[in-house]
Amino acid sequence: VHKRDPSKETPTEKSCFHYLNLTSRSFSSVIQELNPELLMPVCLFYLVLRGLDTIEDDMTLDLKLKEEHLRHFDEYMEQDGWTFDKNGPNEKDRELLVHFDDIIAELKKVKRPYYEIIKDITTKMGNGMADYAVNAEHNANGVDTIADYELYCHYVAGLVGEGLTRLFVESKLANPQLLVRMDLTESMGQFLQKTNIIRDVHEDFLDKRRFWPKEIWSKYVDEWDDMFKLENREKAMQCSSEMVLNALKHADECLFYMAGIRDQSVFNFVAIPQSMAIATLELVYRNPAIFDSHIKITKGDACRLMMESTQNLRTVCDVFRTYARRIHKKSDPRDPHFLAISAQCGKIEQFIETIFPTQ
Ligand code: PS7
Ligand code: MN
Ligand code: MN
Ligand code: MN
Ligand code: MN
Ligand code: MN
Repeated sequence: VHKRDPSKETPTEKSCFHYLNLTSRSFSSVIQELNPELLMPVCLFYLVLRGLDTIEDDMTLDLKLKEEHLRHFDEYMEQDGWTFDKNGPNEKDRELLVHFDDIIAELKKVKRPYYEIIKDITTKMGNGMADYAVNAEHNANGVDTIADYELYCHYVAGLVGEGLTRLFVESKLANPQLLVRMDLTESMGQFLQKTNIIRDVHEDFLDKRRFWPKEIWSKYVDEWDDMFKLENREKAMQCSSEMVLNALKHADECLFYMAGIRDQSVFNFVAIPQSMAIATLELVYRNPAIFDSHIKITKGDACRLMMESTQNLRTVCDVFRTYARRIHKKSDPRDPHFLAISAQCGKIEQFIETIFPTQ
């Protein structure tokens, strides 16, 4: 059931939904089914951040100009009529930035407290992305330590979680206690972003970008390029296991966070991406295909996960348990992370057992 009423929509509102559909595969439908109070604020929040990410991802844009745009995007979002140069950016989502004036027009109508949250997160994310884009050039195109890796994930996903949680609490659709447990919110973002970074390793390599931290991969190969050579496949598998283990540590906190959501439409909105993420982690785990192609869970699995994630916390816990068990089963005793992965999967199952004891 869509919460929208297209007969009452202004042309710029229609335009926003057009760019939402154009730029998002997974978020578009769940956003449009959100509680009417948050539907437009979250849609605009998404479009503003998608605009930022389009600039961040454009590897043909001059670095000085990229830094400038990322650091000033929070000002652009307030300027009537601002649009991106017709010649750029060179990214699939460029249309959104070419017609950004429509998003700006709708942002003006958002309730003050919601608007302030969107603006605050845009300022912080833009500056964080700029720091990393500039640093990458001086740092063999990538992230150094695990702490740097987690800070990057904070800027591009933890902050999204912070903004969304503030919107949920402001609109009284989530337990205000979530605001004093920002570590749970952070885990929600870290879990999604780390899974994205593991899965996209080959795509990012082709773009000459690297988000896997050197602190981890240097234990397996001497040069980042070696990770993609056929003769190093077993080393690459062990490295990816360490990356999966690092992501998996957020899973139980994600379930804990979701227990704090009061509204069904908000629950669906936060649960669907998390279920897709744990299924994707299972898919990438010990899967050599990540080093030469772009892999995705099947349409059928995505469809089933949608249904299983739009009921209640118990059904989402069932999804997490199923995939934790599959990851555990896939483990190879010869993998150096065999024991740690087994322990982490066990911890997720135990956590679920404390919320929903069997019999
Ligand atoms: C405002 C719904 C629910 C507490 C565009 C949803 C890139 C994984 O890395 O382009 O460029 O390949 O595939 C979404 C926490 C953010 C984190 C973030 C905004 C969940 C711009 C999603 C989405 C917090 C920064 C995938 C983080 O994009 O990635 C709204 C709670 C955007 C959420 C980026 C990544 C999203 C992502 P990449 P993608
Ligand atoms: Mn992107
Ligand atoms: Mn990006
Ligand atoms: Mn326009
Ligand atoms: Mn990615
Ligand atoms: Mn991507």
